[in-house]
Amino acid sequence: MNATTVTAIDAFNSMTREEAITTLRPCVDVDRWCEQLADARPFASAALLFAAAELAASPFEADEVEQALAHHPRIGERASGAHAEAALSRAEQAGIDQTDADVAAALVEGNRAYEQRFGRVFLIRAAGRSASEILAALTERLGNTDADETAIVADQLRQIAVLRLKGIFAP
Ligand code: 2AL
Repeated sequence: MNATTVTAIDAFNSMTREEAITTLRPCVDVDRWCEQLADARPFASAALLFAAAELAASPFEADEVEQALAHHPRIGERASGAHAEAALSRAEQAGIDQTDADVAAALVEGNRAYEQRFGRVFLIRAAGRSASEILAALTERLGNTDADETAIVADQLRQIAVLRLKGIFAP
């Protein structure tokens, strides 16, 4: 563990409850998750915070997923604004910015088909994935049942939340 990590966790441990919740919320806008982690302080290490974050996100409930999804722009749509969430989303979708026109057009069409089929935004952990990989996942997931997709979306949301948390506390 390096000095930066210790400092970030120490600062998090010393925050008021409201400050801690405000720090966590850009990771995922789920009250229960933010409050549970804020109330579980102090954490002796970043690793213990990450473990608690995984546990509290396993799984996110359907209403929690619905609330959190409202904050995620479609794949291929750059989040606007200077707030923390938008900057995180832009960084996660960096691999899509350079994609060729055919893949970009297929993503737009895939998003549309997904929303029509499942009634919500297609969500995937975009960090570390190319546009072609995301398109392949989108195409495959269009064939899923509603129940399968509900579980997959909750799991993708968990992955995004924990990655964002790691970005804050273990940069
Ligand atoms: C996103 C996003 O903004 N970041 C990420 O990992 N996935 N959006 C999405 N619709 O999947």
